[in-house]
Amino acid sequence: MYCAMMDNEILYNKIFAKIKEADSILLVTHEKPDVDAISSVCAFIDLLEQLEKRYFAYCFDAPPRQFDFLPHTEKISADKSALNFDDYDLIIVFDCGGLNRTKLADEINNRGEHQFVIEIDHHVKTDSYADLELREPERASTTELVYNFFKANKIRINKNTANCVLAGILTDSGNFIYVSTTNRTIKIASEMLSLGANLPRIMENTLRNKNLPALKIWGKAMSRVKINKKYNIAFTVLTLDDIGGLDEEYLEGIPNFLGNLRGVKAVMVVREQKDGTIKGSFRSAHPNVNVAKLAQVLGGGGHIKAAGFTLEGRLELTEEGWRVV
Ligand SMILES: [Mn+2]
Repeated sequence: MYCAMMDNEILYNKIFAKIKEADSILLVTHEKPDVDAISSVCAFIDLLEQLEKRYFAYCFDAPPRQFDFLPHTEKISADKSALNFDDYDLIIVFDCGGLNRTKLADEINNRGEHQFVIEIDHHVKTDSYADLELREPERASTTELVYNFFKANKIRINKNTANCVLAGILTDSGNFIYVSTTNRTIKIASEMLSLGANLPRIMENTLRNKNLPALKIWGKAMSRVKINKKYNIAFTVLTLDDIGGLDEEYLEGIPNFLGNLRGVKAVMVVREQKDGTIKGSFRSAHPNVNVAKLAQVLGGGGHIKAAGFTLEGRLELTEEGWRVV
C-alpha cells in the first residue's frame, strides 16, 4: 500500500543486505522493555527464522509475562551467560535512545572488527555508537520503522509481524492520542488489521489489563498530584511502600493517564523501583515544551512529548515536599 519513497529507503535496503550476509545475528533492546521494544525484536525473530538465520535475542530484563500475547517473546533471553558476544557478526539494537539502555554498552563499544552494529530507533538521539544508524524520531513507534523495513525490502508482512507492528504503534502512540500519531500511523495500523492483526487481543493485553490492586495504586498516585505553579507542571510520586508487591509493569501507564490533565504544560511522575533506583517520567501535550530536553538534564532521554530518566536513590517526604536522597 505504501510504495511512496521513504527517506531512508537506501538505509533499509542496506540493513537487509547486512542481514542476508550475516552468519549470526544478535538482536538487542532496552532494559525494562515495553511493548514497542519487544514487538520490534519479535518481528525480526520471525523474519530471521524465515531466513533460517542463526540469532540470539537478548534483553537485560526478561519480557514480562503479560507480553506473552506477542509471538516469539519466549525466545528473548535475559540470560547474559548464554550470550557469547564475539560470536555475532551483526548486532541490531532496537528502540534504544542511548546505548546504556542495552546494558551491553561495554561490549558494543569494544566490539571486534568483524562485528557490525545497526541501530533502529525513533527516540531523540542521545549518543552515537552504531555503524549504521536508522533514526526517525518523528515516527510514533519503532515498529513503524520495522514496517518501513519490510516495505522497503518487499518482504511479506505475515500475521505475526502485523500483530507486532500494530502492538508497538498502539502502545507507543497512547492508542493514537499523542502528537506523534500521523495520517501515516493510522494507515499503517489499518493495513495491519487487513493483514490479520488482532486488535481486541492487543487491547485486552495492553490497555484493559489492570487489576484492582493496580488501580488502587493508580488512585494513590492521582490523589497525590500537586501542581507546581511556577512551572505549571503537575507531578506525583509513588514509593515502594505504596507499590508493595505489585508488578511494576502495571504502573507504566500512570504518566500517560496523568498526561490527560488539562491546563498544565507538562506532567511528571516519579516512583521508586524495586532495583533501588528512581524512575521519572515526563509527558507533555503543550506545543512549546520539549520534555526530552528536560529528561536529558537528568541523564535520561526519550521523545519531545514523552521522556524519562532513572536515578540512583530513594524518595523522602520533607517539609518542602518530596525529594530524592
Ligand atoms: Mn518505542
